Amino acid sequence: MAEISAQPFSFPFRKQEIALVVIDMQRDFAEPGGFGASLGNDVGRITKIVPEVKRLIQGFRDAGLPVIHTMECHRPDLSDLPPAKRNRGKPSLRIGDEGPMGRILIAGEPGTAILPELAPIEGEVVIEKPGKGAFYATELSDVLKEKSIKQLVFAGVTTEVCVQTTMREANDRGYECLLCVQATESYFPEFKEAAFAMIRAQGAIVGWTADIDDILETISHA
Ligand code: TIU
Repeated sequence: MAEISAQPFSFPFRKQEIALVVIDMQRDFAEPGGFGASLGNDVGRITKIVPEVKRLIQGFRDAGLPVIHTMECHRPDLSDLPPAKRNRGKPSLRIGDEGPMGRILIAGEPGTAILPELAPIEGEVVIEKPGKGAFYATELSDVLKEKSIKQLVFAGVTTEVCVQTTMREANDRGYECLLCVQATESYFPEFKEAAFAMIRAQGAIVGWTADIDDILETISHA
């Protein structure tokens, strides 16, 4: 059986059952004037990983393996935005407010779009999600069942928020989860490292982590 060199031990690769899930590579998290910046974060950290995320996506496309994209966003009438999420903290702009790239984290607004370099191509599924996890209140489970997917490789942002939440949701649903180290980023370097450590501790309690070149090497032979 093919394997991907990973931590804490090799990931058992099954080409008929694997997909890449790219979490929330949206302008709102990566560009000034968006949601991430409104929370006081250095969004420049996010743009640095774009070439690696692009390389990983291209590897999956070249191998004929599915790529799924997610977007954190809400309906224009905010009916899927609980006050507990909207009113958290003291951001300079709240979700739904008008910002320089349109309304913050609202479906269809320019700032909510996926970064153009990483845009989905025809045939790729895009999941719009109102939560941090991609399974909550979305069709993701149905999409994965329909494609007989049982293994998920994760990329995207932020490592310890939407990526880790989704990995934990997926792990509990029985998916084998592998996080690509170079294709994820956090606004807090120490949180990224802590997330990697938490995920792979205790014999891969949440999942595996692997380097991008090891993932691309294995899938290129798929
Ligand atoms: N996509 C995602 O991670 N949403 C966040 O709000 N992340 C933060 O780190 N704030």
